[in-house]
Order: sequence, then structure tokens, then C-alpha cells
Amino acid sequence: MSTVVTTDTVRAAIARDGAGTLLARCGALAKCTDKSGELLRTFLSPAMEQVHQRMRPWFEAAGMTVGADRVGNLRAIYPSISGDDSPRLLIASHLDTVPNAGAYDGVLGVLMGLALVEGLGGRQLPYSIEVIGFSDEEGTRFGLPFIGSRALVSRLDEALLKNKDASGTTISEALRDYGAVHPDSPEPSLAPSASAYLEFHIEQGPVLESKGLALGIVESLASQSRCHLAFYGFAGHAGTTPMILRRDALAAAAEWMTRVEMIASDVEGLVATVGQISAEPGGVNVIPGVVRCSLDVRHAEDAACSAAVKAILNEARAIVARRGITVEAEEYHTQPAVHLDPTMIAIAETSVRQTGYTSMRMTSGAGHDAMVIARHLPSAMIFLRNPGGISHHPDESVLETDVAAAIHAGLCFLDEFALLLRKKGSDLRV
Ligand code: HGY
Ligand code: MN
Ligand code: MN
Repeated sequence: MSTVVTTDTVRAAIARDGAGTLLARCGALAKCTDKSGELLRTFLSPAMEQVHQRMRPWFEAAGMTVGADRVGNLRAIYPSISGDDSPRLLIASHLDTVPNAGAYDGVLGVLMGLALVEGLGGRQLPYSIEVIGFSDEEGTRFGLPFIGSRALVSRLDEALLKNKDASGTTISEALRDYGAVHPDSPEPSLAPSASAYLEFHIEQGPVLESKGLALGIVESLASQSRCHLAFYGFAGHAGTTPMILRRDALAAAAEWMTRVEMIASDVEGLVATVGQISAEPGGVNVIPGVVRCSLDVRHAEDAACSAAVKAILNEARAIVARRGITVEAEEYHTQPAVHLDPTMIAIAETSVRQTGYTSMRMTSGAGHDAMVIARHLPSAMIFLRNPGGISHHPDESVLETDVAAAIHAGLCFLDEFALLLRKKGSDLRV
């Protein structure tokens, strides 16, 4: 009996092949690291250059023109059948990582864009596709997230450019040095024809796995805030200073951190994390005089996030007052919650349904470049199941069958998006 070869059976076969290639590429790119023994890839670093070099031939073989802009975003374009002024769909994510990262956070979304173009098998669409690998989303080098996507949609303001990395290099100095090596790289800008944005990403959480689902459709992304704190006590001799006379900055910070955990645990949907801490002068036999640490607070609602930041910083002030020391706190990054575009969400959902998979709508606790782009373009995100919900960790993983489902859904999305353009015209923001 002959089997009916439908578009979807063809797409499913293409997707299965593409999934194996995508995972092999994630493995190859995971070797591009700035720190031996772990995966660490930061803004404009040597490892990021290596990734660009590895990816260029892949994009070129897919019929795409590829380059990098002046902030190190990798930009690859698959032309439209209807000429350069056709609408453009961006498919993007980031290529940088956190310290000791897994192999899929960010890079999977960039390789998904490549896999979809390859899945077209040379077929051109009534719109162009631009695949972007953002140069910095995590903020690992400078503490500030979304440098690549922010540069794409608006200028990096002067205050931001003054931020320094651990070596004391500012963002503007890093950009100057990058520009000297890449003098022909164009200023980052959103193509005038850019009409919509799609990002694939691992969920980085346990929800899809708990529901037995391969794919999720992101409706909104949580509000987030990042702060620096510095506790100022008084350094002293660990052997001769009675406990009652100490002004121990680390003891104060430690007391505060237990309160951070309690405050966050008491509010439904609130998370708060102290991920970085350093004690000065750092001698085994010296009472810490200064402690510097970070604070990351997230909640689906802006008001709850900002109220939590306020309560947590007030707690620090109360603790230092009792201990006779001081604290300085600066909220240096806030990113309001973002709701993605209902029309784009709807075609993402239709696309997943066409594959025969079911999906669920969800809020992302993790931040993504879609938060930045969604304020300028109708945007959608499709999550892939993350076994164990493990991410920002070398054990981060993704199932090949789920990657195949995502590629299959993505190929359906490309045709759904063409239909949408035909129905609504190229300005989808109306
Ligand atoms: O921190 C985040 O939410 C993301 O992984 N950058
Ligand atoms: Mn991340
Ligand atoms: Mn990410």
C-alpha cells in the first residue's frame, strides 16, 4: 500500500535529519570556550570569534550571506523570492553563555534558524529570513544583559557604555577594539523590512517535562531586576577581636542572604538570587571589611518584582543599622515583564498543532532577547523541553526528538507566516 506523502510527512523527515545536525553543531560550538575545562563564551571574546568562524560556512552553504555587525552580532540573511524590499522574519537568539554553561542555552535558537533555512531545501519565500546570533544576552562580562539585541533596536546609551568588566575595560573600549579588528562591520541596526521576530529556546525549567510536552509557546516573560550591593564593615584581626566588637561585613551579608531567601519563599512566583559575592581583603585570618554581591529578582508582574527589590534592600539597611556598619545598593538593570504578540503566538500554536504535537502557553522566568525585540516587532517564542529543568549548568540537555518537533513546527511556521503576510500585509504591528 503506498503511503501518502504529505507536506507534513516530508517536513517530519527533514526535521529528523536536521535535528541530528543541529545537536552535532551544538556539540562543536560548545568547544569554543574562553576557559578550558568549562564552557564560557563572553561578549566579543576570542571564543565568540571562533564561533563566528565555525558558523559562517554553515550559513553560506545554506545560501545565506553572513557577516557580523559592529557589536559582534552574527547576521545571516536568506533572500526572499520577491526582492530586497520584501518583509523580513528575524529568527534569533544569543551565542554568549554564563560561566560553566550548558551547550544549548542561546546557541540552539540560532542553529534553529539555520536548520529552518536548510529545511527549505532552496525554496524561497515571499519574505526574507535573517538569522541573528546576538553577541551578549547573559551579561556575563559586563553584568549588563541584552547588549547585542539592545544595540540592534536602539543606541547603547553613554551611561551603559561606561560599564567595566573585571579587567577594568569599558564596553566602549571593547567595542573600539572590536571595530579596529573588524573595520568593515556595519553599525547594528534593524532592517527597515524587519516585520516579526521568532526565538526558539530551551525552557530552562521543569514545566514542559512535568506535563510530558515537547514544546511550549511563550505568552510573557517575567519582570527582572539586577542590583549591586556593597556591605562596609571594618577589617580586623581574626584572633584578637572579640565577637562583640566586630563589624564583620560578611556576617552581615550572610544574615541578609538568609532573609533574601525567606522573603522570596514567602511570595508566590517570586525568585531572588545572590549569584556573585566577594569578601575583602580576603585573608583567612582577617575579619572581612567589605563584601560586594549581586542580587537578581524576578516575578511575572512588574509591581511584585519592584516591591520585592524594595523589601530586600530595606532588609539590608535594617541589618547593617543593627550591626553598626553600612551598605550601598544600586539597582543597575530593570527589565519590565513583556507580553508577546497574540497573532504571532497564535501562528506558533497552529504550527505546533500541524506537527501533531500539543503545546502549552507559558510565562518565561528566564530573560530572553525576545524581551528587547518585542517592543519593536511582533514576536513569538517556542520553548523546547529541558530534561530535569537543568540549565546554566553543564548537564543542560535537550532531546533529539524534541529538536525534530521544533524544526517541524518551525517549517510549518514559515508557511503560516507567509499566509499571515498575505492576509495582513507587511506591517503586522497594526
Ligand atoms: O538570566 C536569564 O534569565 C537568561 O538566562 N539570560
Ligand atoms: Mn541563559
Ligand atoms: Mn538564553
